[in-house]
Amino acid sequence: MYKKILNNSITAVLTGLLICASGLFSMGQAVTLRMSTPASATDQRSIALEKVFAPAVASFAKYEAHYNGSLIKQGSELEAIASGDLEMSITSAQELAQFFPEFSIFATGYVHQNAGHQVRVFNDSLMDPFKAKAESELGVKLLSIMYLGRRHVNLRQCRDEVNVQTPEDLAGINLRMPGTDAWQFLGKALGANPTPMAFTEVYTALSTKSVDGQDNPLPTVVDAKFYEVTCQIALTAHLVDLNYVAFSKAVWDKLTSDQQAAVQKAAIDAAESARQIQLQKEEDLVSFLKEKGLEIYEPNLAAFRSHVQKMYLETDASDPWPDGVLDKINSLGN
Ligand code: KDO
Repeated sequence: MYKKILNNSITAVLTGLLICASGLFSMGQAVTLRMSTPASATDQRSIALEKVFAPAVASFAKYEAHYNGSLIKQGSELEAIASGDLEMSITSAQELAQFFPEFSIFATGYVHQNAGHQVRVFNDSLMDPFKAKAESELGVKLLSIMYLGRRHVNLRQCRDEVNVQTPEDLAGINLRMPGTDAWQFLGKALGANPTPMAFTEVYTALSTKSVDGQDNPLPTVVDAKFYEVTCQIALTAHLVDLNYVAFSKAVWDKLTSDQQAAVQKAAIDAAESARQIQLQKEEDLVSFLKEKGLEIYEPNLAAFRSHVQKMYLETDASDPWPDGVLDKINSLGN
């Protein structure tokens, strides 16, 4: 009899605990969503998450952003989400390719054609197995796709010293690229000598001449003030770059279905808002950068495109790509 009462009490306590845990966020106890990125607070993706994402989830979640890699260093965010030390990040296909090499297809030069193409690819069923793998094997949900912009080659040297027309002109140039295999391969495919380095160290490396250049879209060149320490931009447009809004699956599973829908919509809306501003900035910033004294010009794009594509297709870099995915991506282009 005594044993039965004890058992019943334990069951009641456990049931109570379970109810509390599942209803945690619905009962007004806000979950904290720590978001870590190497980007600055003034980057358009950061601003959109603050202005669009955060208020849309504020009734049940407290959004807490950490910029400039101050919480988690660039490239370690996915591991941090997987281990429960972080709830959100703005991640890249190159970082996902560290875990799942097939993601390198989205990090390949001259594959995505523009911002709209990226969105069509992300929303197409071709992405389903990629998203499912990140979710089930890493505990990371990819909620939406953010447009970073067209990456160009930005050098310290002026054009009279290095005139970039073809990949051969980048021979021996120490081009800073982020530190993963997919990025380093892209640097080589451009004809340069890629140097791995965290984003937050690039300004100093350029100013102390420890690298010759870096590659990033124009809005990033302005936001990070790289124009202060460089002389030219060759508009190679070698990568229409993207980032994913990455979210902890463990946290997602604790949300109610209404809350999940709100998080999902907020991530899509934030990405769309940032995309429109980033596109406009790409247009507007050419004249700003020229006023700052930078030489901005278009190299021989056909030469870059064919060199880069050849490098991917003729080496083992394309081995992890699932059959048919490149054709499908191409078919979703303009
Ligand atoms: C960079 O390190 O060059 C890069 O542009 C790579 C992107 O994937 C992304 O991590 C970005 O940095 C940061 O968000 C800073 O803008």
